[in-house]
Amino acid sequence: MSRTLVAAAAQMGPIARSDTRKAVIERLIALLGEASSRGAELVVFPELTLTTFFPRWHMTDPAEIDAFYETEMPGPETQKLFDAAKRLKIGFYLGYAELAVADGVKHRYNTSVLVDRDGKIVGKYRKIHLPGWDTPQPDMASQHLEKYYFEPGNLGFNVFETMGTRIGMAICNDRRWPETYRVMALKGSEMILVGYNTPDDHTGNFDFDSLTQFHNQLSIQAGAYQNSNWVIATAKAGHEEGSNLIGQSMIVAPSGQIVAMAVSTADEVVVAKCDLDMAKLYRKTIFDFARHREPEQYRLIVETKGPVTD
Ligand code: ING
Repeated sequence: MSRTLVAAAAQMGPIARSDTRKAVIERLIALLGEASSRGAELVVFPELTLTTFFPRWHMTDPAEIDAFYETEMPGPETQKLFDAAKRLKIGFYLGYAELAVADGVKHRYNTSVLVDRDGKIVGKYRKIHLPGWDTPQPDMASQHLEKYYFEPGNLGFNVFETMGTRIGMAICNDRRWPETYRVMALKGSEMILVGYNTPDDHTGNFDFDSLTQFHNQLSIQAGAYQNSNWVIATAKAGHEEGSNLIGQSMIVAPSGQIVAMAVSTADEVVVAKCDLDMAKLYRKTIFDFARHREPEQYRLIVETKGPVTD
């Protein structure tokens, strides 16, 4: 009998700058309820899912900036989400902007937490790959200033034992970098959760930007297949404050197959029963690190000085 976990990607449509945390959390709880009614045990929400994607603007007023961050998790408003999930016995991944104070110094991270089915935070991750720029770029319709608003994550990529499996977390741009999946797979993950906010005009170069959806699928499917992991990837989507964010929230199997994908750019839940032993199958055949990537092969891969001629 295979081990299974019913997972859901709970895609969020646009969040306006004027939307209150209260209104957003009501939407998140509604998505949680729909996922539960369809048998979900784990729900993945998007990156920065409590507010609009504010790194698209250059703000300088500290109070205006701080309003987009959470100083505690759960806090007074997010506690309602935790309570609803605990009542429904559903675990979840939540992306948000974290304002942390260490030794009296403020640190700002693009963060996600993994909450188990009893409402307990069992894992935290802070985004490592921060795309875009740290200063406004001339002639860009939307800015992308995550390097201005966040520090690179200082927790690394970790894997958390929960819900009968081993789960890793990543955030948005991380999903484009092979090491994201590889590090967690080497630490034994069977499932990787990733929320994203992906505008379709990131570079302003049409030849590149017109491939945004293709690159989204390519990154996630390759990461899943080459590392024998299930990947649950969830978008904040839609036309949000003048920016078009792609949808395509999806659940990808260790085979690389997309088993479920959102068809809208609004609030939408997609669900799949994930066979966790499928990850083990790929790990024990094609991608058996121990058998196929002996230290000698690693040495040859990383140390060989080319070109090598016989
Ligand atoms: N957003 C985007 C992402 O990596 C981006 C940035 C968009 C990069 C399009 C490349 C192409 O999906 C975040 N928040 O990382």
